[in-house]
Amino acid sequence: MKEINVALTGGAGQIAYSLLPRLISGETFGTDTKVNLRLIEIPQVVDKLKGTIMELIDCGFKQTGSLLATTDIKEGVQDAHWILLVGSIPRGIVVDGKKIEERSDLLRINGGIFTGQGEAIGELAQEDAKILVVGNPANTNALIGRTKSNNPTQSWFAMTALDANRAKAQLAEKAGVDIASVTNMTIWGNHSPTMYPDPYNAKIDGVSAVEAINDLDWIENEYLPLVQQRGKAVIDARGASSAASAANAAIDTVKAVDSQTTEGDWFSAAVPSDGSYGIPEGLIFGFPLRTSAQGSVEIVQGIELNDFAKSKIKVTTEELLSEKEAVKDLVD
Ligand code: NAX
Repeated sequence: MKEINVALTGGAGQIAYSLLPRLISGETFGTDTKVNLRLIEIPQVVDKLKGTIMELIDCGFKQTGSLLATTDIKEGVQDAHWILLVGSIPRGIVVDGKKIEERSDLLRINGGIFTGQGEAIGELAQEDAKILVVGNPANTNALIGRTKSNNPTQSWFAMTALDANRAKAQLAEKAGVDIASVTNMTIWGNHSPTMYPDPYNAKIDGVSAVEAINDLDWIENEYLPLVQQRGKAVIDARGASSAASAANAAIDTVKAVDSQTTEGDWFSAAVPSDGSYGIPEGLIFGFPLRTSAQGSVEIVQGIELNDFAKSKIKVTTEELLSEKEAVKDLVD
């Protein structure tokens, strides 16, 4: 069997609980690959991970390698091939007697966490390590982590696959087709309510989704808010944020990065901009991506953006620039 080292922060959280069994079952990295899992948590909850590890053992998957729980990020990411940064400090938590409500405070607190994690990854993880940031604010956390890692051979991603799956599902429902009919979905920009899920370039059975649905008023006035606010709708209904679907999206992203993309299709994740589509270089921005036969992940070029798309992309770009400004001492 091949072997892979996978590190994950936030191992005691709700997304991790859905994610972990699927990481070591053969589903994500293949049935021929043994997965050594390192779970990283804060000291207050690391003991809980012992219970999680007992359950992972009890799953009895043949692909399960060594299982480790640690509070030490350096121990966790040493020689890691894939690193899933799921842990972060949520809005509403009390830190040093202050309730964290403002996005700028959230950015700063998580910025501190992603500084140390980025440094450890750059120094100790594999030279071709792939890093997926799930913890919010995901794009800017990835920007900080990547900057601090100072290791250009490693690849950083922030997760927008959950938004893409939600965006596809809503189109499928409206068109009355199976979700497999919906392809070429892009989430442009930030994983936040300013994201732009692109219905013009998404396809339903090979035709532009806008053309297939033929209801511009729904597309421009109902569809976008539906996707942008879906996370909040789940919280309102479930009393907790998306977990199973977020875990599923993380697995979709790992698999999309690790395998050649189907001819003609693409997938969604945020990556450092190379200036494509006029997005400032270095910003971690949601783009349409393809993985080549050689395994490199490239931004799909030549996609047409109409004035509606450009106005939406401008808003999400400005939000990401203002997030960058809020942590500028960490990313300059
Ligand atoms: P939970 O609060 O259930 O779990 C987070 C875990 O992270 C906790 O166990 C906490 O102790 C741990 N943690 C905090 N700081 C850490 C550190 N420095 N090192 C290691 N572990 C640390 O949250 P959960 O529902 O699992 O969500 C995790 C993150 O995903 C949140 O930031 C959430 O906002 C974000 N999401 C991102 C999504 C995306 O599409 N990018 C969608 C789902 C989700 O909302």
